[in-house]
Amino acid sequence: MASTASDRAGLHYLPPGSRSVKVVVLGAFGVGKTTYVETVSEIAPLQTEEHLTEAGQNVDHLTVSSKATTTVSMDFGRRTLAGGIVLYLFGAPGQPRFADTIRWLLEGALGGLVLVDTRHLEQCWESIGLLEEAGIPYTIAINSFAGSPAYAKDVLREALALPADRPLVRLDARHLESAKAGLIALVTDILSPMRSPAR
Ligand SMILES: Nc1nc2c(ncn2[C@@H]2O[C@H](COP(=O)(O)OP(=O)(O)OP(=O)(O)O)[C@@H](O)[C@H]2O)c(=O)[nH]1
Ligand SMILES: [Mg+2]
Repeated sequence: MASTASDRAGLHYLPPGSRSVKVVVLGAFGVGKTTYVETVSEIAPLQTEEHLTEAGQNVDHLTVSSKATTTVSMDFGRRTLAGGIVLYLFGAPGQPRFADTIRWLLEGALGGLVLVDTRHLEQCWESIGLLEEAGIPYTIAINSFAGSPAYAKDVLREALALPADRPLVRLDARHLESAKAGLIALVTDILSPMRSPAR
């Protein structure tokens, strides 16, 4: 039987009748999650930013230069893909005290995009751990910052102990054309015919 447009777009891998996909953008403090959701969203994103102050220094990271605010709940945006799939994008908070909020955000998500700054590779493990705990497939996106070491992909994979079937891309969260690479890799993986429906 000839494949339909929805088959070619991979829609038959979604729950019957569904054309929407919830994805979560995760990563450590200040790695560019809010910037990413704002860049790729086709609607004005919902943001929950609060000012970083010295009063929070016992519970929050305060140390990203040029950063005066931090996400205290989530970001929300939407992006429609070719084929009619609508991505609902949730940006996670990055402060370690919000792990339970992230677990809640992950409920019902079909995929996670983990932003990584190569200056602080180890800081992404908490996000990966939460995704693995929830059984949600993820894609790693190296976000480029001035002064970030430009490691080769195989070096990054080894350093992150990344399973061979997990996609890894490079992008700049501030620029749409570059940022889209993350969504494309994530959605291609989620909708892959090789992926078991049980995952
Ligand atoms: N050079 C560079 N700067 C970026 C990039 N993405 C974000 N930034 C900057 O990095 C800072 C952090 O951005 P946010 O998007 O607030 O980071 P976040 O991950 O949402 O931060 P939290 O929610 O506090 O964890 C901002 O000043 C951005 O302008 C990028 O791809 N490259
Ligand atoms: Mg944020």
